[in-house]
Amino acid sequence: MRDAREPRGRARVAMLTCELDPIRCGGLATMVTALCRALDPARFQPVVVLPRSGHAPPWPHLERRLLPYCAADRYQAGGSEVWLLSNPLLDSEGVIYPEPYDHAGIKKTDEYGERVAELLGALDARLLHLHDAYAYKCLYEARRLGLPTVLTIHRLHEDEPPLAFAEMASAQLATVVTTVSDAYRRERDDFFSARQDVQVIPNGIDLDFWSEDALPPEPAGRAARRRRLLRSLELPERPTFAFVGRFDRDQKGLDVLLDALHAGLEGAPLNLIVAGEGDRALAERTAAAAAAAGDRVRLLRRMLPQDEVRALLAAVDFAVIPSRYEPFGLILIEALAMGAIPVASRVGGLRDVLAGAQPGDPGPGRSFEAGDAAGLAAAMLEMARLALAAPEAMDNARRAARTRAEAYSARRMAARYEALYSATLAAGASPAAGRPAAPSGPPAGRARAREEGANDADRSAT
Ligand code: NHF
Repeated sequence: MRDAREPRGRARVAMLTCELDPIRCGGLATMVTALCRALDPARFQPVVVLPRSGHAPPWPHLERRLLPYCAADRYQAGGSEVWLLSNPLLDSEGVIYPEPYDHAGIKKTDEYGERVAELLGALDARLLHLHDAYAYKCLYEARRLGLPTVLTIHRLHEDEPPLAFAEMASAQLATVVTTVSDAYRRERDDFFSARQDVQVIPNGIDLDFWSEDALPPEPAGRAARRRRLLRSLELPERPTFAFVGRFDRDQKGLDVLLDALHAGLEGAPLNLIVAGEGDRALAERTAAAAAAAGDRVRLLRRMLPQDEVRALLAAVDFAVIPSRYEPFGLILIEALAMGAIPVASRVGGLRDVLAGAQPGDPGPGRSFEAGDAAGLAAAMLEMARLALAAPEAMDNARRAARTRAEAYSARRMAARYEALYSATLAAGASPAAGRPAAPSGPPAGRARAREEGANDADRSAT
């Protein structure tokens, strides 16, 4: 519902992110893309600004501006306006997050935020929405211009100290801080308790895309899709689990799954498909496990595009999500929506989504303690046996799964951000902190942006 104090007209909201489909590394791209598409176009115009990162996306090109230190190309991507920034640091050959983070990564991050600061006048945004702290360097300028800012923490990066510092600074400077699950806010109270007013807005997905109905009609039903998949991978007819995600050492828990294969799953009546890419040692360990397990484990060593993830989740029986920590975990609602029953660790957003609506309700699927390979093996074995013994129970679980996913629609997520944007716009930038006094003249970059026909950012601040 519209806030009575909301400024009239469509508010331009700058989405500051390193990822937007098809410039993607993971869930951040999915979330930002879904949010931009689901915002009410009569009220909010998403204006996404991100480093080009070596991509040449397929959108119609509208204009190129040459700013003092970068080129800014403006595109129309469906209902979103997208600005891609490029210079040697921002256009790093298809690499979104250069390694090592404490050198190349933070250089790109700093460069991005500084160039965004320079572009603020031209963007004519009424509000900035930072997705993680990558654009943190623009926050001081935003404050000086009186632009309110929303910072959404999708994941904290204490493993990357320069970015962890940026997150701490951003949490102080942003007008509003949000994160993506209640459990994550509680788990990371060490960070979030610095602000008394952190809000939780769970992620959502496009449930029309993530739907069995969106797939080519299959008269013989889900079983036929599964048979086709197993034939193509030369796997036997057995209950089948899929892991889809980044191969990393600290978050996604692929190593826990590999340990589980030796912790009670030897000879178990199940198949496992592992799809993803990342850490080379983990990928090699997975390849070795696949070779050793012969007819039970397959490795698809690439990041699958969304339509392939959807097809996979619509064909397998179960999705394994063994994360050690997970602020939200979009793959869980994607799996639920596509009828892949989850076996997931009890952390972060996974815990929140799987928690029953009623006390004592175990929710659809099974959960286990994060990092507990034996617990994961036991849960997988139990589910595989259930699939063999009681296929009708699987049908019921799939229905419950879809119902659970429907609570996480992109539209519902967007409605909550819309309410937050409206309230933030109405309240103005950081009233508690006060605004720094405006300097007597505009800095050089901003003056230049004005000369190039940009709107006056000060005017758009209210
Ligand atoms: O789903 C989008 C994603 C989350 O848990 C995920 C993560 C990064 O780690 O909010 O951001």
